[in-house]
Amino acid sequence: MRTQVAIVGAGPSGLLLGQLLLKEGISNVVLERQTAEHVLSRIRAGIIETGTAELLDAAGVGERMRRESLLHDGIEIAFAGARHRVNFRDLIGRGVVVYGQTELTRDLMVGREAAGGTTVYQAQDARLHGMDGSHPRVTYRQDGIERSIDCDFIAGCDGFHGVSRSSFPQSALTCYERIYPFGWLGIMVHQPPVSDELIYVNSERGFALCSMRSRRLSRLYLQCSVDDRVEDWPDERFYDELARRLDPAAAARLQTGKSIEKSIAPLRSFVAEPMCYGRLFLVGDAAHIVPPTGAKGLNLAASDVYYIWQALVGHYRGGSDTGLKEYSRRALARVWKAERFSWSMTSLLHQFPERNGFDRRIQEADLEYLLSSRAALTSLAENYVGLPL
Ligand code: RFL
Ligand code: PHB
Repeated sequence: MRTQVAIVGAGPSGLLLGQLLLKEGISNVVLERQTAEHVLSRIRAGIIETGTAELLDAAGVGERMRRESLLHDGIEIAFAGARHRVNFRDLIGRGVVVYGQTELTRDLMVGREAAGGTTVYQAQDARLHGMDGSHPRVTYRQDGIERSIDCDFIAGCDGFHGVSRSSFPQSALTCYERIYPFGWLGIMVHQPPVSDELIYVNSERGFALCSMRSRRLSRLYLQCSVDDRVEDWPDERFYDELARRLDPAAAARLQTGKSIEKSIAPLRSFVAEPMCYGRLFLVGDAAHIVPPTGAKGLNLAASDVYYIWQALVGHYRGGSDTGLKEYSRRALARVWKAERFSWSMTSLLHQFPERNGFDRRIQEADLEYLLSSRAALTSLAENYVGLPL
């Protein structure tokens, strides 16, 4: 098989890039290790920046999102028994879109099928060859048969555990990492949200987050120990602990119901530099991970897609390789700002087991300053709603 761009991974990065390239008449094949059902069973992001939403529109898959999503003009931060609203609309004139990654991925899959794009699911043992030359190739196995794709470029959109980043020669990559000493335990439940907007909670018992997917579907998170297992947290224990971390008014509105999904995610910050090697370009979680506290992972994946899409259009339509040469530098400039913001939100809102009394007082002072300063709130709003591309 021959195509212009081989895309490894059918998560949001791979599918969005594939769709934008198809719109420009640039051929591509998406290779995915899992089945489509498995990809859709992973519950992840819920907050979409306006820039990401506009990119979905540009890809021609934004219609259902525009119809079914919720628009939020702010968030609430709960601290010391009180809730404080951060009014994004008032501070910077923009808000965010609440729409689940699962639904967005489904829209991208439907769009790709309608556009006649080729996606190979259950592609086993993908291997990348010849990225440092002008004829890269991806090999994989399907139904026990070895297959090969010749291409001009490879987009590594295969997430943190994918094959693309590990295909770089070790000496060509520098990795920066921070592992946090806690995880997030999340549940999905068919119950109305506790509040109209998301509540981020700093409590002495640990962080909590009341999020949502719609007016009838809640997504709730608790900071938990890295050693905890899902089995340790029956629904009753989850709700009991969440109620203790919330302020009394929010706790009174918490409706309990049988969870339909429960999972634990470790928290990590990670960046691999540079994001390209020859004709291989890393996109999204393949190159960087943020802790979910700033709601940035999916949105960073989308901004990488924007830069590489523009670069490939420049190459095929404009005859210029400047965008390709500049891709890593441009993407990383935005990545590090989102890394900084996600790290600072995580530091501000969680309990760190190793911190002492001094550190805790500094965290309280940080929160009190944030909530009393329009300048500090504007900075939070700018970063949360999304920095410019
Ligand atoms: P993905 O989604 O991991 O997709 C990668 C795909 O590549 C496939 N793959 C392979 N395919 C072929 N061959 C191989 N060798 C392969 N190896 C892997 C995988 O099966 C998979 O289908 O990466 P992508 O596309 O870069 O997308 C990134 C986002 O998924 C991620 O950043 C977000 O989910 C992060 N995130 C959030 N981001 C936000 O912007 N807003 C949020 O509110 C938000 N909340 C979250 C989150 C992530 C969370 N978890 C579980 C880590 C909340 C949570 C709890
Ligand atoms: C979610 O709804 O899953 C969600 C929302 C905001 C975050 C993280 C996760 O910061």
